Amino acid sequence: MSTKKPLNVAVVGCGFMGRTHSNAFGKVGNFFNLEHRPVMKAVCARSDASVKAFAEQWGYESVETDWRRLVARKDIDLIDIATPNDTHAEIAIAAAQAGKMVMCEKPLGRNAGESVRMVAAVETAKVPNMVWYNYRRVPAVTLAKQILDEGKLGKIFHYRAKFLQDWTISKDLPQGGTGLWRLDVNVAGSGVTGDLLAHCIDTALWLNGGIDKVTAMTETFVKERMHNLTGKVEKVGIDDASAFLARFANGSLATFEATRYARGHKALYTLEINGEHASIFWDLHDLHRLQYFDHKDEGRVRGWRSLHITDGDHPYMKHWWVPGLQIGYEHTFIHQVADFLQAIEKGVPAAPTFRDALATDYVTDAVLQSARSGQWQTVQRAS
Ligand code: SOE
Repeated sequence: MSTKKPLNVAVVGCGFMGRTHSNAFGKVGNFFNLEHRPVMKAVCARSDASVKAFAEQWGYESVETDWRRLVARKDIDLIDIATPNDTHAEIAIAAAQAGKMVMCEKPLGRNAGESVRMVAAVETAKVPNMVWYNYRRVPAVTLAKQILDEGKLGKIFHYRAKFLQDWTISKDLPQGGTGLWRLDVNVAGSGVTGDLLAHCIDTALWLNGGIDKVTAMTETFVKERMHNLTGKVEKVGIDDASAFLARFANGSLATFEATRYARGHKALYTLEINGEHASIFWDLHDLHRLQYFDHKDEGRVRGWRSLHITDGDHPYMKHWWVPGLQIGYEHTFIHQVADFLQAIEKGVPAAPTFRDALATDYVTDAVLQSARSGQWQTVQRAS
């Protein structure tokens, strides 16, 4: 008999993100000693056949095909949104108004305007809320945050981030519909700026503080694609590539780049920070390592250290196997649920909150605006 408090979870969406979130809710209780145990109460998606198959596969107790019915259910504590971006605001606002806790896949809204309304809804309802910027919870990235907060790098001069993919190069790839909604601007809001740079920006704001201003360029390499929903060739409205320069409030200079046209790269997210005393570098393809250079080391043995982040004193790692054995991508989502549940237990916000994610949307909006105007753009602050 479990003494844990049940927390009834409902996930909306059963695509790629529905799977990562469901996996996290299902496994977190096995590895983290928490007061609550998530109960996989319901999953919701428009197609009856796929939602039933998903519920069977992942062990959900019930299904819904209309998220409004789900939000109205009294037996649901937490609504988790894993749907395409154009539905985030409507579902999150209704869930908050119904008094549910809300977790939402990134980016929060399609633009800051939508996100402002989402922040207002969760703050008015005073419901716990969080956005799935999962890369913060790669143990090596969390360690980078600890090292920075301890001041080991000293004054920060440079922040450099890239997120490179190559899956949309073919001009024959259609836009829209299941799996390809990320290419449809009406659904996604933007292209790589909101999808990939948003990850880089969230991590950067967390590690290095606020961004004051940006100057950007974007490009849409394939201008027209067949639309899966209309069957017609339509203009492509998303940015295929996006790069910007930024000035942080702490005086450091930054470069950010994201593209889906870097042949050979599938999900190469890298970040590097250079400070007065030390530098750090991290690469998603080698996610369990943190590269660290400390100028205070004795000259003869000074060099880049490749830290293997698998020991019990590394962030999150005592919950997993034994030192030396690695974890991976899916664990970042499990960590996120663990941190959310621990925050509920302590009655504190779980970061990134909706308001934290709004800060990222203000940067992505400024990037897109600067790319249109060709001018430096001041970034609005979320708090
Ligand atoms: C796009 O291909 C994508 O799946 C993003 O939507 C995710 O947020 C990113 O983590 C991996 O790439």
